[in-house]
This record gives sequence, C-alpha cells and structure tokens, in this order.
Amino acid sequence: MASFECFLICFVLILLPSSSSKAYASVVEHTFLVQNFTAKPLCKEQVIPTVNGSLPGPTVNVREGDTLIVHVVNNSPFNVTIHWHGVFQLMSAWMDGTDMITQYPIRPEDRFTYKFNVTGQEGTLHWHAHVVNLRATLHGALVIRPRAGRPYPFPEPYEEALIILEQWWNTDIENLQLRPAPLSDAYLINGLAGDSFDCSRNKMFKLEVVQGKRYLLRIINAALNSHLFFKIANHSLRVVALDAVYTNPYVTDIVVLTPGQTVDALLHADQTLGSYYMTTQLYVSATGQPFPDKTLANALVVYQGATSSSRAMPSLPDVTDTQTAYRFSSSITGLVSGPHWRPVPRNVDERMFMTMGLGLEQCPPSMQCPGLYGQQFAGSLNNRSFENPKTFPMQEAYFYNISGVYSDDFPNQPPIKFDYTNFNVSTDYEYRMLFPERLTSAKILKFNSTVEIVLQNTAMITAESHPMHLHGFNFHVLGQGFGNYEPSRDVGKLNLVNPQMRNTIGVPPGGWVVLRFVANNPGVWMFHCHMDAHLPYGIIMAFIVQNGPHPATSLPPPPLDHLECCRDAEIYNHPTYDQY
Ligand SMILES: *[C@@H]1O[C@H](CO)[C@@H](O)[C@H](O)[C@H]1NC(C)=O
Ligand SMILES: *[C@@H]1O[C@H](CO)[C@@H](O)[C@H](O)[C@H]1NC(C)=O
Ligand SMILES: *[C@@H]1O[C@H](CO)[C@@H](O)[C@H](O)[C@H]1NC(C)=O
Ligand SMILES: *[C@@H]1O[C@H](CO)[C@@H](O)[C@H](O)[C@H]1NC(C)=O
Ligand SMILES: *[C@@H]1O[C@H](CO)[C@@H](O)[C@H](O)[C@H]1NC(C)=O
Ligand SMILES: *[C@@H]1O[C@H](CO)[C@@H](O)[C@H](O)[C@H]1NC(C)=O
Ligand SMILES: *[C@@H]1O[C@H](CO)[C@@H](O)[C@H](O)[C@H]1NC(C)=O
Ligand SMILES: *[C@@H]1O[C@H](CO)[C@@H](O)[C@H](O)[C@H]1NC(C)=O
Ligand SMILES: *[C@@H]1O[C@H](CO)[C@@H](O)[C@H](O)[C@H]1NC(C)=O
Ligand SMILES: [Cu+2]
Repeated sequence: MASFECFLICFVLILLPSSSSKAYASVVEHTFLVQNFTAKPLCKEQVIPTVNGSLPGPTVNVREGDTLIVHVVNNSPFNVTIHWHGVFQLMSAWMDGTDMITQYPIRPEDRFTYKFNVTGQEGTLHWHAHVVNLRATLHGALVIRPRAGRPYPFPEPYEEALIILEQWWNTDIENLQLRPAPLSDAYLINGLAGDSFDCSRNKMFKLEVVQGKRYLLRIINAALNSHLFFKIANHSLRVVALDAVYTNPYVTDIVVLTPGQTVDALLHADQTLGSYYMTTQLYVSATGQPFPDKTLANALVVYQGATSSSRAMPSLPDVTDTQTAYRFSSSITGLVSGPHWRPVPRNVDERMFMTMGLGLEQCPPSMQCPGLYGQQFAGSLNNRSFENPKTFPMQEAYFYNISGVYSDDFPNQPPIKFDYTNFNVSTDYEYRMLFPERLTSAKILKFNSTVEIVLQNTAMITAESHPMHLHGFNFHVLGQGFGNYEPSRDVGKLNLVNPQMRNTIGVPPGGWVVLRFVANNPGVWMFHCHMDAHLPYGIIMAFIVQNGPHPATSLPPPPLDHLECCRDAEIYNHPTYDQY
C-alpha cells in the first residue's frame, strides 16, 4: 500500500517538471519523395527535380521544441542532401545535410532519415538541397512557430502567408555548373512568374486580404544566385524577424534579401479597396556585371470587395541601388526583450580577419574560359579556395581520426595586407592573391569559445556582396561599412547592445562586416557564400568545433543510415546509436 502510494507520487513528481519544461513538444514526421516533375512556369516545359512534384516544395510546420523527422527517398537521377538552413542542429551535426561535409550524398534509389530537434529559435527558415545547383528547384519553407500558448512578440496577425522568391532557368540543372553560371530566365513568387511574362499572364500568386487586418508575410529568398528587393505598392511593411530571430519593429517600404535570407514582416491592409502589385526585383551589387533582361516578377495583394481591375504598381529602385540595399540591411536591430535573445558575448577568444572575394584559377586545357587573362573564375577566403572532400565526409574524417581528408590550418588572416578594396592587379604582391590555393581547409575551435570574424570584401576582379552563411549557429552582426575595415575608426561604432542576429549576411560590396558567435555546438560547420554559383569558386571554409567536457556536449557517433555506403569498412565497426 505504502509503496503503491509512493509509486504514484514519485511518478507525478518525476514527470511534472520535465513535461512542463518541454510543454507540448511533439514529433513532426514527413516523407520527401525527390522525383522528376515537368514544370512550365514560362512557355517551355522543363523536367526538374522536386520534392513531391511541387515547386516550391512542401512547407514544414513545427513548433519550437518539436522533434522533426523527415524521410528523404531519392527517386531522382541526382545525388541529393537536404540542408535545414538556419536550424542550430544542437548536438545533431550529422543532420545538417551538407554533401561530403556532414554526410555522403543520398544516391539515386537510396534514402536517408533526418531527425533533429528544433529548439531555441522561432520564425521562418527553409530547407534546400545542398549539392551544387539542385537547390534551384529543391527547396521549401520551414516555419517554426512558438510553443502552444506562447504569443508572438508582436500583434497577432489575422493570417500568415508564405512568399517564396525563386530563380528560374529554361535549361537543365546540369547546365548551371558553368563558370560563370548562365543568366536566369525569370524570377518566381511561390512558383509563378506572374503577368510580366507572356506565358504566365494568368499564373500569378494572389494574396487576398480583408481591409483593416494584419498579415504576417514570411518572405524567403530561395533564388540560387540573386539578391532580391521586395516591395508592395502603396503599403509599408513592419519587419519583425530576420532569419528566424525577432527584431525591433522596423517600418520600411522595401525589403532586401540575399540568397538564403528570410524576412518576417507584418502587412497592414490599411489602403483603399483595390489590387496592389507585390513585386520582387533583382539587386546586383557588383558593377559591370551582366544581368538578365527580366529583372522582376509580380504577384498581387487583392482586397476583398475590390471592384476596380486597375493595379497599383510600386516604384522600384534601380537594379544596382546599393544604398537602398545597405540602408535596409544595416538599420534593423535585435529584440533584446524577445524570446530566445542572446546577449553579445563580450570576451573574444578567437579573432579572425577574412578577406573574401573573387579570384582566378587555371583554365582547364581544352576549355575556353571567360575570366581575366583567359582564366577560370574562382574565389577565396584568406587566399584559400575550398575543395569539397572526395573520399570521406569531413565530419566523419574528424570523428574517426582519418587523416588526409582536410587540413586544419585555416589562417586567422590573409597572407598579406593590401588595399583590399582598391585592387590593382598591376602591383605584383596583390597579383599574388589572385590565384588562391585549392584546399579542404578548416579551423579548429575550442568548445564554447567566442569567435569574432571581420569579413573584408576585396575588389579583386570585382567588389561584390557575397552572402556568407554559417551553419549550426546564428551570429551577431556588430557592424558593417564600406571600404577597408579600420579598427581604430570602426571598433567604437560596433553595436554590442542590440545588434541583429542572423545566419546569412550580405557583406557590402567593397566593404566589411563584423560578426560574433559562440562555438557551443560540436561538429563540422560550413561557412560559405550562399550564391550557389560561387560554391565551385570555393568561397567556403569549415569550422570544427571540438567537444565540450561532458558526453552531453560531445559530438555523438553518426546514425546508422549515415554509413550506408561503407558498412564493410573496418573503421565503421563501432556501436551505433539512436539518440536522434
Ligand atoms: C510526399 O509524397 C509521399 C508519397 O506520395 C507521401 O507519402 C508524403 O506524405 C508526401 N509528403 C509531403 C510532405 O507531402
Ligand atoms: C528525370 O529527369 C532527368 C533529367 O531530365 C532524366 O535524365 C531522367 O531519366 C529522369 N528520370 C526519370 C525516372 O524519369
Ligand atoms: C554520388 O556520390 C557518390 C559518392 O557518395 C559518388 O561516388 C558518385 O559519383 C556520385 N554520383 C553522381 C551522379 O554524382
Ligand atoms: C530531442 O528532444 C527529445 C525530447 O525532448 C530528447 O529526448 C532528445 O534527447 C533530444 N535530442 C537531442 C539530440 O537533443
Ligand atoms: C498609390 O500610390 C501612388 C503614389 O503615391 C498614388 O498616386 C496612387 O493613387 C495610390 N494608389 C492607390 C490605389 O491608393
Ligand atoms: C580520435 O582521436 C582522439 C584524440 O586522439 C581520441 O580521443 C578518439 O578516441 C579517437 N577516435 C576514434 C574513433 O578513434
Ligand atoms: C597601380 O600600380 C601601379 C604600379 O605600382 C601604379 O603605377 C599605379 O599608379 C597604380 N594604380 C592605381 C589606380 O593605384
Ligand atoms: C596564395 O596562394 C597561392 C597558391 O598556393 C600562392 O602561390 C600565393 O603565394 C598565395 N599568396 C600569398 C600572398 O601568399
Ligand atoms: C560556456 O560558457 C558560458 C559563458 O562563459 C558558461 O556560462 C557556460 O557554463 C559554458 N558552458 C559549458 C557547457 O561549458
Ligand atoms: Cu559569393
């Protein structure tokens, strides 16, 4: 009798604290069938790889704290991985979905299960393939809402709408591998090109609104290579989150997103009944760069009860309007009082200064290369051009101590100092930075160390905004500007109080940004330019975050299906593990 009573009481005592701290967390499970699909957003049919035959792919909805399980079945002719862009993957680095960094690609006819927790972040993210170019059509939204019962830190919207911006080519995916990549044929909004193209006049995304209501727009730039402006005629937007981090409300009539970035913004339907275009337009940060003829795509905001068929047009900035892009990117601040805010760490353990920009490499024999001096375009960070590993995924090589896969000496500064943003190839020592070294290059970080990175864009070949994306972490954006970073002038201006936090930052063309993050997540994490055209250029490096003091702060062994291709090899004789 006594023991029965104790059993009941103990049971309740043990369960209550953990179930209330994990309030309402649940398991969300999906199957992604990667398969061919014939799409025709313009006049020409094109066979594209998709998830479940839709462009964009299915939306994944979770609440903060949920466990997400996605079974990816590859029925396409391509090697595929799926990356959960911006998800921290805390203690689940094997689930980051980076081809030959955290896993072997999922081969045609093969399958792989992603399983991880989504904790400590809320807002809009997206998933996409992480094998060169496939992300053009293999992408979709990942929406993380607050736990049940917890409000947004802004007025509850009447409805929510996804706005996925995409880039389209009338050509096979394989042809996008050229350097430089071919110009695209259209931009799409939620898979539709809209009425500025002959064959899609009646295929336009329409958002129906009720006058007086507020709508939360979750805007994702899923374009492969293009920075994009986004604007709605006669309406302002109130930005409330960037890259799934809440911000102080920022009222603007225009939004700018680099590839990979997201913006959550409230739209107040406060205008007269009518139809208003919402338009996305290309932003080109580099001077003298060719760009496509068609630089915009239209969608519509339609008020319920509107009778007139006229449509108000937004006035758009120039395609090269860097000042407008910079004003948006540099004006928003973090919501210090909001959920999941993390203060800026004050003591820096690792200081890095990274030059970032274009370069050249030897034109392969038998090829005609369009780059300077007839060479092929490349790119680099601190004179290193990343080479994707061919034999073992980096994280596996790290975990099993397999040598010869990567070098762990990525430098904290470039080999030489020069006038970074005033490049003069006729000067010999600057010319020496033009042909970077091809290497699989990583930097080791001690667990829990604070890293500060000054990213310095160079003017080699051309100054250009490269959107740098860090896997596994959000970083604080302490400051940014044009020209060369000058500590004596710029340190005092850094925002250590309420900077924005993001996972992707466009470095101003011919300028710099200062980032800080805490390396509290063991594993191998890519840091790279999120323009897919620049992945083969090699504007990539990797951080290897070492284990912390406890098993709970150490990289667990890989899950079993990770090893599909190599189970026989002796090094894989180890107990596997099912914590995910
Ligand atoms: C994708 O298609 C498969 C097979 O029809 C189906 O079982 C699955 O539920 C679909 N997934 C999503 C996310 O719609
Ligand atoms: C899918 O499309 C690709 C490229 O067009 C083609 O090579 C392949 O044969 C197609 N696969 C199937 C199963 O239809
Ligand atoms: C797919 O990846 C494997 C390595 O896991 C590689 O051997 C193979 O060549 C790749 N196939 C294609 C079509 O790229
Ligand atoms: C994910 O959450 C579940 C349930 O809360 C927990 O049991 C598990 O340990 C978590 N996994 C990781 C990798 O944190
Ligand atoms: C939209 O704004 C323009 C420019 O300010 C103005 O001329 C026009 O009348 C407005 N349209 C509507 C429907 O409010
Ligand atoms: C790899 O090397 C480290 C340090 O020498 C050691 O602690 C670890 O056990 C090794 N791992 C394997 C799988 O051999
Ligand atoms: C480039 O370098 C050459 C050689 O040092 C020098 O003569 C020239 O003035 C420099 N040009 C610029 C624009 O700095
Ligand atoms: C950059 O790397 C290349 C290739 O390894 C090397 O030749 C060159 O000297 C390096 N540049 C500098 C300034 O060290
Ligand atoms: C990481 O560092 C923070 C701040 O210095 C400290 O509070 C925390 O305990 C550390 N975490 C671990 C797991 O060592
Ligand atoms: Cu780039």
